[in-house]
Amino acid sequence: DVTLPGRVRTEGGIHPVMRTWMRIEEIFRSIGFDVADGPEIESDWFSFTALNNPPNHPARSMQDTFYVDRCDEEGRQLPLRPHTSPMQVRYARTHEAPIKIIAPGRTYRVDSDATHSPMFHQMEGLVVDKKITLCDLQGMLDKFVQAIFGSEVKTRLRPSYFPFTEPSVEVDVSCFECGGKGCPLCKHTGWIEVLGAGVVHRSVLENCGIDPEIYSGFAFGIGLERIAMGKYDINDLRLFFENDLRFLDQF
Ligand code: 2NL
Repeated sequence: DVTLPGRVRTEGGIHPVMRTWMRIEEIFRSIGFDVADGPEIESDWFSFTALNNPPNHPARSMQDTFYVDRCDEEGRQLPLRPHTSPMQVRYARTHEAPIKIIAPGRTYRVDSDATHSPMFHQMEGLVVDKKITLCDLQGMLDKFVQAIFGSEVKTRLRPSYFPFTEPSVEVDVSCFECGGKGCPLCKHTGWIEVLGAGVVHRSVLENCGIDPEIYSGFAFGIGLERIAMGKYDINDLRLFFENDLRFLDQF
């Protein structure tokens, strides 16, 4: 019957977390960053020890980190990487400084609610050269947030703590929805937290095979779901992983 409506063939689309990943990777590639890769099942050393986590730190516990049944040489179970830092440590140990890389990928932590998923995505960055300072980090961050959120946004650094950086900072951007006046997206503060960063701790540089007397560096970690939630105004992280076509169709 030539008068029947045709059969609709729906097209697949790119997942919002993947779109965010591709956009951010493109920004960093355009300013000369290399992209590191590495395993999701990691060793205890690359996941924690190299990053200055003390032996009995709670992050290593089974309440915070997933372990698989496979064991390392000492008979310890292997963790699923809780951050993308191990890829950067692996890269740094096999490449000469200067280093300028990003490390995007899946990460795993024992956590599950509207803002935490047991599997999520991070993109970390590492820059090592002679005379790198917190100022270099701040200048690069300004350019980066303007590239993704618009040329009018501003950044703000707040003091924080991570075992692998000293000093450590949390980075806010002025709200790209209301311009900083206050709205539901920024919970009426005018600012939105987008990433954590800092100057690489000298012990971490040593574990990366880099002489801290000659080189210094900065590092940062971006939660890709968090960025996608802000950019696409999504209020529940679980929507990303339910594969409901009514949600996915909108991208
Ligand atoms: C956050 C914080 C951060 C890093 C990640 C890093 C990696 C190496 C050495 C030193 Cl190899 N640091 N990564 C540093 C500061 C913060 O992430 O809140 N991410 C979502």
